[in-house]
Amino acid sequence: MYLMEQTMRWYGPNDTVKLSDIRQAGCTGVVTALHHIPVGEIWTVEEIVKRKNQIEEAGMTWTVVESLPVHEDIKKRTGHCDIYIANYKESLHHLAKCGLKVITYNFMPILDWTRTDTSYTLPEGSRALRFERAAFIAFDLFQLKRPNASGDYSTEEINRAKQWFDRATDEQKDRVFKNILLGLPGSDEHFTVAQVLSELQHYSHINAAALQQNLFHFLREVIPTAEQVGLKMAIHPDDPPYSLLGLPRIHSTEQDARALLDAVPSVANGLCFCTGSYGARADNDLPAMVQRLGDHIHFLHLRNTRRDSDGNFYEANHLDGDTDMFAVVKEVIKVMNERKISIPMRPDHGHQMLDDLSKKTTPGYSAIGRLKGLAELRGLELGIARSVNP
Ligand code: DNO
Repeated sequence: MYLMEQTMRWYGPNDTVKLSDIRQAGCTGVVTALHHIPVGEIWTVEEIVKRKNQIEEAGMTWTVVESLPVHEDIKKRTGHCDIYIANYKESLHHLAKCGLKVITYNFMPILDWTRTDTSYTLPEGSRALRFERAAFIAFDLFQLKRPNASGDYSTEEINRAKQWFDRATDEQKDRVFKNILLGLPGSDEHFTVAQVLSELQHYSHINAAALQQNLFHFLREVIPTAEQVGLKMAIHPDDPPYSLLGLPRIHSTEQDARALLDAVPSVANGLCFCTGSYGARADNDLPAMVQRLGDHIHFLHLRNTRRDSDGNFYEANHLDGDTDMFAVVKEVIKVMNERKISIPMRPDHGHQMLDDLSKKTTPGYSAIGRLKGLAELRGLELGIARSVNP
């Protein structure tokens, strides 16, 4: 019987959640990255080993990297693109030498995951991450003042954004502004308006087809290296899975996943199947996607969202929300048994709750909410696995 390998994300020595907390949550593995190394620079064996030893001393393993980030020059295929690709390959060599197995990355231009609210209070008093479309559009039109932004929205959407902006307090506006410009995971640095506008300008001539070609170029370069050294690359889907700020997004659907797999067929070219990201679109059928893409899933993020008809969503409990987690986990179990492997999984995000409400925690990554998510998912998995295979 194959069960998922249980892991949690750890942001490194500065994380307020300790390795011992993660171990007590029942994890055997930790997912992390060398966040202190600037994007594009080589991860040295020395730095990788240092991190690996810390994790092993805490009684766990480190096999999944999240993320080895892709430099913007690679996404735009400009500037020092070739150097950054060479560096990426070098990092892959080093990671493989140290025993790492799976490398997560994404190809979202400029912004990584985006939310408007990082402390949306649920009826029971815990806090969740939320994306409110009117607030986002208000940010785009009235705070960022992106040139020609209004062309991307319907009159009704613009009216709703205006209403939101007129009603919001300065503090609310400020919070949305900061949340959207949160910057990269693991970093405390925020973008400024000027930076974002100038970055957007650099993408003005890159449409979805062009960005996709840049991704395929990157893959044609790095996948042979990954394959040669025995690593598996796992792309993280766009979050949310559609275009934001007029930027192209190219990994939001099953069709996008298929195109990526077909462009560079290799065991090393695979997916980080994030149910929370794909699940924010009503037209993604998640259990069917696991069934059809299962051979290429190298890492799982299990999380749930609840959407509404206005294009808003919030992060629900792991077993609630719009994604049928029972059906997803059932398909994952089938895939693992067919492939005869355990796929690493982490409960993605969690609610800020109990003692964590009074602590400063990384949005989505407080300890107790993730522990709850993990416990529920583990119970669900064992229940399904044992009933199929008593
Ligand atoms: C958010 C995360 C993402 C993810 C990257 C992977 O909580 O799921 O930031 O780590 O997109 O490259």
